[in-house]
Amino acid sequence: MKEIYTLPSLPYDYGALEPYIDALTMEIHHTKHHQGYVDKLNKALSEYPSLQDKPLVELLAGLEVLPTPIQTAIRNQGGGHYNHSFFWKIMKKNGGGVPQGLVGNAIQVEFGSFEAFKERFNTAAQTVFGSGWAWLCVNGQGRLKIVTTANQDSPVMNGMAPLVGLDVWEHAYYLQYQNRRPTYIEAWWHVINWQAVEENFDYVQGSL
Ligand code: MN3
Repeated sequence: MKEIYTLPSLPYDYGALEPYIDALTMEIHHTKHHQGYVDKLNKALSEYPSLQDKPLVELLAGLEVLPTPIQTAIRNQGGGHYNHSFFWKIMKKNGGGVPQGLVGNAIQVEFGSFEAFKERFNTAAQTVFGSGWAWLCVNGQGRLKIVTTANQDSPVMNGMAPLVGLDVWEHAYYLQYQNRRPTYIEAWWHVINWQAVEENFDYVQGSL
């Protein structure tokens, strides 16, 4: 089968995010879960050569115009590949802290303070029922919004550009935190890569 999409390498090693996210979770998440989305996405696209060269974000933003037999696969597997590729990049070793620069300023303007933003984001992430994601996005009007998505749905399916995304599927934390999702969320703030978030924001601003 043609490798249309491939698993991206992580920009750090599996143990880099310890003690906040353990190496085994990172390795399984990357080599099993993310690889699975890539493989199934490639399989879904294998009989649709005309879709193979389209940017993934374009497929996700226009699910309703895709051939019916592969809509669900592109949504779930394509969404999974897109979301995880995004997720790895907004984390780093020795991350955390308070966002500076334009994105830090935009967060203050929209939410009042970084602490108020964090509290609202945490509540959103904690209350995702079942599997899904919490996001900080820029919406079509250029405003910052906290949203959640179910399963592997992505904000790009709704015309929003993600700046921050947090995977709250159990596979993202269960080995280390079991059922304690709030503890995982609190730990995760120590590995967020605000520089990458700032780059996402710059990119979105440039394309508005
Ligand atoms: Mn995941």
